[in-house]
Amino acid sequence: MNTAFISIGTNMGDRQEYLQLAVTSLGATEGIKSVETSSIYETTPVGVTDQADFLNLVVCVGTELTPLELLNECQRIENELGRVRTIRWGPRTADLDILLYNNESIESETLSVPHPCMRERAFVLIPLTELAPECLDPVTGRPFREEPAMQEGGVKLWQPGKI
Ligand code: X6L
Ligand code: MG
Ligand code: MG
Repeated sequence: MNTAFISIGTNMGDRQEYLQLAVTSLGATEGIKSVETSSIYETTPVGVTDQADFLNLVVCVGTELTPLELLNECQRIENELGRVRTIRWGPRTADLDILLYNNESIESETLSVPHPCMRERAFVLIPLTELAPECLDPVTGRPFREEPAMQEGGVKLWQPGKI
């Protein structure tokens, strides 16, 4: 079995409902055998800052899917939840990003793992290290909990515990 971590973010409509639907859809996907979630965090937007606050969490999945199959399923779920790509880095109903896949480093046309920006984003690092405090960066060997971006702020616990 493979272990993957996926970041989910939303800042449109009923944000909690979109997170719940995304997690439920992952769990119902053929080839995904287990889903474990972090707490939900409310986070200040980065990239495009003039938009609504996000809810973010990280999920750990046990899966028989390959990285590219998992990417396809994430994109299917984004589409099923009504994601429309207009403004780059703009508002979205659901964004599912593969962060890690086992301890692998993957560079293909469509997928980079570890996610190339995850080390700089507190909205990823904080829920990830809640779920997996000992998790090491497969490229640098450093624990994610020691990344400087962990201290950045803009991330507050919104709903403690698993969903
Ligand atoms: C300079 C230029 C500095 C670009 C930062 C950062 C761009 C993050 C995109 C950046 C830059 C992103 C979420 C978000 C987005 C989310 C919160 C992105 C992609 N997604 N903010 N912004 N949560 N809080 O899920 O992450 S757009
Ligand atoms: Mg994203
Ligand atoms: Mg994305």
